[in-house]
Amino acid sequence: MRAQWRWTQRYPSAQEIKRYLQTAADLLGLHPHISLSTTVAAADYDDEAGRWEVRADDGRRWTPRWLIFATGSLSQANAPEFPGASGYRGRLLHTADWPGDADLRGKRVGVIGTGSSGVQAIPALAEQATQLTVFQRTAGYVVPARNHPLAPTETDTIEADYPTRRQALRESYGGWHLPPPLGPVAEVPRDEGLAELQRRWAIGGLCVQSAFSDVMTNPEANAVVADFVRGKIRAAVDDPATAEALCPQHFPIGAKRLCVGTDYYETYNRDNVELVDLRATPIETFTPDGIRTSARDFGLDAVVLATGFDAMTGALSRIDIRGRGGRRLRDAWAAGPRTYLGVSVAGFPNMFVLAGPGSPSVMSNVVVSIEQHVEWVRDLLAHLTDAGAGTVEATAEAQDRWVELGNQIAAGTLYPQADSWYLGANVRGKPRVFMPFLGGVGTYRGICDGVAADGYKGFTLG
Ligand code: NA7
Repeated sequence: MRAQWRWTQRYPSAQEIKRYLQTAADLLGLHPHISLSTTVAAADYDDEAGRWEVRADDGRRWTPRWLIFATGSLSQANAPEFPGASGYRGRLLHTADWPGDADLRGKRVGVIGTGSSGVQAIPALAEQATQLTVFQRTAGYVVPARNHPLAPTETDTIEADYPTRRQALRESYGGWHLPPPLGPVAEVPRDEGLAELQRRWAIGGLCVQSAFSDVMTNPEANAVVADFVRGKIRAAVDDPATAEALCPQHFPIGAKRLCVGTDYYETYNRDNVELVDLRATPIETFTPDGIRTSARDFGLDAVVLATGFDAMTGALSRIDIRGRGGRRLRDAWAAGPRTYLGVSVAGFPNMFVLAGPGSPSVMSNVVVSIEQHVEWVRDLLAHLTDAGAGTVEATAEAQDRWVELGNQIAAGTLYPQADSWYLGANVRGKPRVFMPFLGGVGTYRGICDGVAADGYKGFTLG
């Protein structure tokens, strides 16, 4: 694949990523193995046959021995119900379900939500719309993407030591190539720390968050980085009141996924862009012509919901999955997801979840984490075949220990201090449990490899 493909940008567009996936599927001959436009409605484990029965919503069914859910952690849109929305006569769109024909040129557009999706959509929509109104509930921390075309010299440098770079990713904390932290904030002279933050701001991307080794464990280190970003916001936004409203105040930087944007703050200097602070003037209702807040009516031809995802469990919870003895996954996870190694669930034999809750997943470069899971599950299936085993299942004890370890690690960090989707806090009624594993990609890989080397300790083979 590397011989056939060169990325053109630091952050490739959706179209380029789609072309890459298409090329990979062509080259690897995957098409005959993929059933597109297929919605799986249910999966039942048959104890006696030791097989799953998988049913699509159109009645088709399959009976595999092994069932792997690669349903994604950010694939189920979260679309809150706003009063009056059904009577709204304009166009209602969601960033997670963007139609190809969404031409908003010359329209009055409203955006609800200022997480990563909103941050990326807002500057682009501001270019098209006659008037763009951004409805912000919580200001986020946005760092510059510094996206740019990749020069052949850059890609050549990457190619030259590709295997070494790949191995370094596998052993790293986040699965990214980031400059190493300077050390704990207390050991870094203030001027040096600020210069480092400045250097990282110029590089762009997530590296701003890891300037010090204790940003996610020490409130003082976190405050230094958060203050630095607030300073950048105030410098970028002309109107002081708008700048203040855009300054995040309610949670530690990084405790919600850091947003990466291009000209995000500068967009608020445009004459056709207005920020509405929903904490000061909440949305009361949609009207047939737009949105009414506690302060006034906004006439809108289109409203874009950038309201995120029912993350990590949303896709799985919409499939009626029943394991041993007919036990539903929804019930097993009623108080939050419980897994062993983030890949297997006690009571659900021969079932695997890729990059799901309990694994580094969304706390990492997810592609690196997905690859690791795919390879680990592949090796496990080969081991089962060699051992003549027909079933594999996590033990309840191993699962309890894994959940406990994950909770302990999360409790030692600042992550639980934000109402994030990592915690399920963005979806009404969802249990508040920190879902991803925070131990780091390299450490996690080591644990998984150790489990395999130990004859798949914590699993029962039948
Ligand atoms: P996020 O990060 O969950 O952001 C959703 C945004 O929508 C966030 O600003 C929310 O405000 C806002 N929101 C959600 N519900 C409402 C209601 N009812 N009213 C007003 N505002 C609301 O989703 P994204 O799609 O941007 O990004 C998800 C991940 O994809 C991202 O982290 C990257 O990893 C890739 P809130 O903060 O809850 O007050």
